[in-house]
Amino acid sequence: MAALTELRRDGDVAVIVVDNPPVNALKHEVRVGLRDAFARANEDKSIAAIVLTCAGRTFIAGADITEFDKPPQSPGLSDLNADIEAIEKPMVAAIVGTALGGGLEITLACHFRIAAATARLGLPEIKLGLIPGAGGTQRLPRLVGLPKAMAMILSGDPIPAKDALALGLVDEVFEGDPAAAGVAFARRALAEKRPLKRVRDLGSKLEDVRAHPEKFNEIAAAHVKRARGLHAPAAALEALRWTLDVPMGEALDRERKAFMELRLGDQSEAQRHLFFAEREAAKVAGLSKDVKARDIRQVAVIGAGTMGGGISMNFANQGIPVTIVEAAEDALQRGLSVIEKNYQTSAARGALQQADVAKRMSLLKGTTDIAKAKDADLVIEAVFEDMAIKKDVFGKLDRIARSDAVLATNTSYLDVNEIARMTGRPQAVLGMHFFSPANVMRLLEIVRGAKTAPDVLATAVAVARRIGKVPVVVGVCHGFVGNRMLRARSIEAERLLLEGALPHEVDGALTEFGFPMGPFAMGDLAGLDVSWRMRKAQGSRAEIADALCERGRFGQKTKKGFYLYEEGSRVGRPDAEVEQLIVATSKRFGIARRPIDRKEIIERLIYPMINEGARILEEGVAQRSGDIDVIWIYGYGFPVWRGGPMFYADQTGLTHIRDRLAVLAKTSGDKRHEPAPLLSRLAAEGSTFSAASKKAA
Ligand code: 3H9
Repeated sequence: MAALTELRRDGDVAVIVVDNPPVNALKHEVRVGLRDAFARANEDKSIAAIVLTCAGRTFIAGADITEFDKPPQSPGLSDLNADIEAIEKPMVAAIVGTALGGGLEITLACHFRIAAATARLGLPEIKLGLIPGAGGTQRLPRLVGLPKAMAMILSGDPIPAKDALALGLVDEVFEGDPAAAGVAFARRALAEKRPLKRVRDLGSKLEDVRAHPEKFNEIAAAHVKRARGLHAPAAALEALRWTLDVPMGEALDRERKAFMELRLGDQSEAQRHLFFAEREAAKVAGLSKDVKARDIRQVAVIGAGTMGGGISMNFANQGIPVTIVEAAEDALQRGLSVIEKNYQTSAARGALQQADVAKRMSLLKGTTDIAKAKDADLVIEAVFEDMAIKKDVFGKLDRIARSDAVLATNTSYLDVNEIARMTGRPQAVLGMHFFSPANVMRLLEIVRGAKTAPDVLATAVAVARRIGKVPVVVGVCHGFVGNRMLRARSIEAERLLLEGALPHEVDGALTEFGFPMGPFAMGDLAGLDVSWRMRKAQGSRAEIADALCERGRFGQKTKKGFYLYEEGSRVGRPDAEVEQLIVATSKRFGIARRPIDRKEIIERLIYPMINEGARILEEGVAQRSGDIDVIWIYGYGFPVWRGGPMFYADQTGLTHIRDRLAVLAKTSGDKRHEPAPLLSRLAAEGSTFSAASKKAA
């Protein structure tokens, strides 16, 4: 087996290279190799300076996350950093690609850091439910000051090399080979007899906040708001505060302890599961790596409504021209002006320059002539959610579109195969289900039809990544994965109202669980009339929601729905009229109302979703349970620290969920609640959805 670290010489400079593809993660063997290489370079009297760099496309991307499920092995990264920091020869870290987490922390134990112009540096541990555990919370603030260190550690977002240079995080930005640049820098440092900059001894950038500790709270307050339910942000803030008054050695010990506690906790386990689930989702069954995606240079979007507009923005943002087709001129102009308004709002926030707004708008060409879609490499239909209308559009597209174009429907429920049959080329057709607002939401459900060609699927996945989405490939069924499970929750939410709960009680239980909002506040936001129209088309009813719509209560847009909204407020308050309506409806159905506690509300809302998820897995509509988790995290606001519905089920215990569902099936008489065969089988085997998905892979 090839060594994962190498020590070579360039004259009197030692060059230590980490070579652990794909991302040079600091697994145990790498840590052992590094400790040995640094020790040898230190002991060798003929070595005057040391350069640390990496082979491949990136610098060290952090600790090896797969090791976090196993007992820690010595040496830990903190031990390694302590060894390195004690060395008295100039040490230069030469960074290419990304220096992340432990990868950045090891550079902070060196005296100098230089970075390629395209490099990015960050401490993303917070995204894994962790804090930096090898000195990051103590050394980064000493280099860049507390406000910037707090922003980097609490967001987890990396910064580009040029910003790192401006902040003093790196000493130089280079072009070309990292080892050569590192050696050149080391020689200059030796020639100029540059003082060795040991980060732990720096203090000047902490002075301002040390003199005015109240500033810490002010900066912290801005970050705390976004941290609802999460443990890691509070732990990170506490650790950062130690830079004000705790001696470095003790602060490092405390940081390490806090890191270990988080690492063992449920939240980090859930977030690590999501990290890998997101990457697994990219691996699509039956789609080999050799299948080449088609080149997408031009896109047409049919429909300039909320969805069509949002979808178009994604492509314009990446410099891809879009032809937007709308039936009537006034609707087209309305759609284009909404897009421009969205861009102007971003510009007003400082997120975009006016020149970017103009450039993006210039990439969007509106037309009322669908024939103009003829040059597009990808056509996305985003018209009204009605099968007849969609079929009509696809019939036309079949006559107009280029023979090698990919034809996508943005349906959220409908049968993609039926739509594909309207064309003479069903192999070119698939679903691209965007979530609203389509320019913001990261999830893209890619619906593979029965006849979708592999390269068409590969194209949709590749283009999704290009526009910054998280693609998950799913199969055809009513509502696909996300909306099918959501329906199971919605049915139960209405039942809870009829049995005794009120909208704010149901919503309150879900926000306490960690969702940004509950189903009724969500309905008010989206507009209750949308699903009302859909139910009418399907001949189904939702007693309370339909009664509200019949009274003209469509939600926030009419200032009343499940809640009342005061002028200018998006926060609803309970309304006595709604309560009366609910109580009267219960009476009409002969249901004796009773108090329902939060635990029951959560079980009744979440367990039927999990049951539906199990059926989805059985049917092969989703490839693995992690895919379902990714869908619910990115598309529906399931709390990240619970890892998604299927991971939550695994952690809760499948036997418990099966038993609760069996009771619910009996008391409600609703067969849908009977535990799905897969759930029953896994529960009986003492297994989990994750284990079953891994076994099937
Ligand atoms: C940490 O450092 C804690 C310390 O503070 C304290 C320690 C005591 N480990 O994303 P990609 C795999 S916490 C193991 O598709 P890209 C990944 O699963 C860590 N595996 O590539 C995938 O495998 P596969 C802090 C890892 O080019 C493959 O590498 N660091 C790790 O789109 C390619 O990954 C982070 O959180 C890892 N650390 O993006 C950084 N990283 O091919 C996490 C990746 O089998 N990593 N893999 O599916 C990233 O953000 C991205 O991977 C990166 C490359 C930007 C580096």
